[in-house]
Amino acid sequence: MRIQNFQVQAVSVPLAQPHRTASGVVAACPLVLLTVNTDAGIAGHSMVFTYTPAALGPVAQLIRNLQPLVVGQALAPVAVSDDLSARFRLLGTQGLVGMALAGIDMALWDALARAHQLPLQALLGGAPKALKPYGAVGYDGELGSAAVAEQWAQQGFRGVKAKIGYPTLAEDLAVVRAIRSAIGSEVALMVDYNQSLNPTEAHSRLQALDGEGLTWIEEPVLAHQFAAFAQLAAETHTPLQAGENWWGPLDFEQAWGAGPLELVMPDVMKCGGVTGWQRIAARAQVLGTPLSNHLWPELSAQLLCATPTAHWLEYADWWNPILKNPLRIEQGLADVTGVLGSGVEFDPSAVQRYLI
Ligand code: SMN
Ligand code: MG
Repeated sequence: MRIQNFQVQAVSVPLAQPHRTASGVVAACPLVLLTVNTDAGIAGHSMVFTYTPAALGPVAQLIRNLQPLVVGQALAPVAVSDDLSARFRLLGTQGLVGMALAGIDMALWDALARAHQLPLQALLGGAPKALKPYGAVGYDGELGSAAVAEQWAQQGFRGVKAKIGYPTLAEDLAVVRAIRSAIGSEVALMVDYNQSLNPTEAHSRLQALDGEGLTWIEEPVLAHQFAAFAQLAAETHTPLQAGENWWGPLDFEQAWGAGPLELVMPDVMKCGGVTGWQRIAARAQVLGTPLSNHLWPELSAQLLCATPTAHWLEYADWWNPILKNPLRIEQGLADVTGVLGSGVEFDPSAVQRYLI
């Protein structure tokens, strides 16, 4: 089976509610949609999230420009990924290039699983698992955050993650406590600083949050401040979480090298697609590091079923409007059954509606 051509579309999917973080607001999701067709009539699909509309056209064009490099190649995602990475040694495989390469990788794995008529987790040798999704709470102050967290808990979600990093520690604490009193003690509460603190400020805030029974504290400092992160992790009783901004297995390796990581959460796009994820998951297994995902709930649920140290599933319904079969949640658990490939397939009429 050989790669025949690409179909690339760019959409902007508005969010029902803008998602605020300490480092910016997401009001709409700019997505590049990729379909890779093979000469056997099997197609694979993937999405690339460019965060800002300014990167949407460039990433779509980059993926189109990569088409001649892979057309005619065998449907062998690992071989294609390694070949493409080698071709970009001089430019580098981070940033927009990394996103484009990961989009291709995700689509090829989807096509391969579909060709074998399998869900991706089965192709990777995994098996369905009871994955616990958690819901997102934006940077919405005490009342707003508590109200959203309560809604997730009422829907049966067993965890919520709130954006913090308010101007003062007192506000962070007030938000955490308001959420805790809204969700009770049984629902897990995580918090996410989105890289908004310097190491000194992070030290004092994390010490103050340590008694709040948090399941994790995410990205307190810049994602690539590996040494500061390791030191904070050693000082803080609450586990620290990171990974969504690490570009591929080598960034994870450097983070692991700076100090034992308590938790990791790769983003399947930034970490190098399914191929990158598999390499990180293998390392997490060796080191015993619990691994959660960042976004991509459909694809990540499949991958977590093949990840030995699978931990929480980050749930987000932001891209549901363009998906044929968004991830289903039943009684607080993700339903990974009945899926073909990675589970990503586009609803053509919705795509037309949001086309850029
Ligand atoms: C996040 C996700 C998507 C956009 C902005 C921020 C985030 C998370 O850090 O952990 O979900
Ligand atoms: Mg985060």
